[in-house]
Amino acid sequence: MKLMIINGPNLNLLGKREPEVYGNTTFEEYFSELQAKFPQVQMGYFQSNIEGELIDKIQEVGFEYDGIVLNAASYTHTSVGIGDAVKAVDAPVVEVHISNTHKREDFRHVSYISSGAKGVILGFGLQSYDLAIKSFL
Ligand code: CA2
Repeated sequence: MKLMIINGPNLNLLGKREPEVYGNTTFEEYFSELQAKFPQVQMGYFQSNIEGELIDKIQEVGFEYDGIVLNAASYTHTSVGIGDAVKAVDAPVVEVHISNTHKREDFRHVSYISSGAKGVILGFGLQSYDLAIKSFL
């Protein structure tokens, strides 16, 4: 089983800024934990702050991997392009969010990803990613 985790803008700051919202673990630390927890999964990780790079990565892995775990971060609420890429590829995409976006500002209640996603997991902190990976097993 080959899964790719794709994180969008500012998620490189996890564990370094706003710990009250996003916790104090960096994604690199958490990714090592995930690899240890799911040794049967060949897992990749990609982060970018650039919309086009996220689309390129979805296209690159979307015809080869068994699934994508995608946190498009703020692009979730704005990007028709990422939403279209999710719909265009063969690999099922599980949309994840660390925070419960429905408890936050109204603009975060809209997702351009959800309509193309296999499912959506949000509000469980970093555990949202664990749950998304489990959904593929
Ligand atoms: O809850 C999530 O996972 C979000 O996708 C995170 C995005 C936000 O725009 C979405 O509405 C919900 C923001 C990611 C920013 O990450 C930071 C991490 C540490 C410090 C500052 C930002």
